[in-house]
Amino acid sequence: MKIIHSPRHLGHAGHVELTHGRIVPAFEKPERVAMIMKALGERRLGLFVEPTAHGLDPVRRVHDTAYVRFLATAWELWTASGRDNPALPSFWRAPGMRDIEPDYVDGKFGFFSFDGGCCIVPGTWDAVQAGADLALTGADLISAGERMAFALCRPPGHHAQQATMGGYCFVNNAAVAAQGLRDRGAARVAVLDVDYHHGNGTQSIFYDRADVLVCNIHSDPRQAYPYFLGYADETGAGAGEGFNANYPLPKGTDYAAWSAALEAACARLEAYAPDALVVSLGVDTFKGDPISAFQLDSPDYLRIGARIARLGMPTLFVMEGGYAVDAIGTNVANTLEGFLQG
Ligand code: OKP
Ligand code: ZN
Repeated sequence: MKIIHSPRHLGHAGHVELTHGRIVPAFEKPERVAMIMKALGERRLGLFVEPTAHGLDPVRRVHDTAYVRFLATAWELWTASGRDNPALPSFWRAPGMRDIEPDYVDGKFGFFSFDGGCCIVPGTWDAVQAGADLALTGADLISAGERMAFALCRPPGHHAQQATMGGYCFVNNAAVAAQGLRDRGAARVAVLDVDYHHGNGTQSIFYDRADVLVCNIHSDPRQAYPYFLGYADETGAGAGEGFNANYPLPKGTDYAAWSAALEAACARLEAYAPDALVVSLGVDTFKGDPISAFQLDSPDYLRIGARIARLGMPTLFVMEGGYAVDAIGTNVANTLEGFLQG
């Protein structure tokens, strides 16, 4: 297995988030990648490789041009307005308001975001671009015939929609990879999102398409972030009707109930029979996660990996969430080892 990584994620550091009504250091921090690299290296689970540059055209295949322009210039706009501290949005439009990109930076930050979870610092855009390159390099490997690959993306991506950042996510790495696989000749691609939080971005990007099946297992939006998407009755629209599947679960869900949802998702995936599978791998389903509320334990990730392997699909794992830094390496390594042995 190739583990695609880049030190460029380190530029996205020192950022904050708006949580519990306070500005606090972000739970999503660089140490996450260090701990994953350490565990994968110690257990000799794969070969570490750096990505090749793919540019922004493949990012614009799933994100609006104006949004990508905003991300590329956000820090510059922010500092030009006289601030030198980490940038956060604080204004959002509600339904009924105008859908016009404002000129002033504060308006742009709100226009292109849906929460206060996406802080921008000087190195953010470079880290985000590196993440897209990791995902696309993974798509290259799978297209070239590899059985599996792991794109160690950071920051995560699955909350990023066509033109909005949110929940630590700027570019939707899994969606970029899925579209990349389509563009390299796969007729059908599936995304399986096992992060604790619903992947609203991935769902939204592919919602009206039949060529990408999106399956999400996550905490019920009635109780958990992102709150406004992820219900079971969201099954796709237009040509995409029937090609989105949500499995919302209550807070406190343990492996027995979680794995039943995985079984149901696997049945959908098998029926769809895609040419390639992208797994949005969040390990914030872990019982010790500081911002989540499922009860999975470290050995459970071995079984998750093995079950996904049993699908028999060329599989690209893309890193999403997981904030219990002490356990994140073990949990990711267990998933990948379970797949390798499955
Ligand atoms: C990103 B990913 C809880 C605040 C929640 C947003 C969570 C983003 C998770 N106090 N903030 O899906 O792991
Ligand atoms: Zn998450």
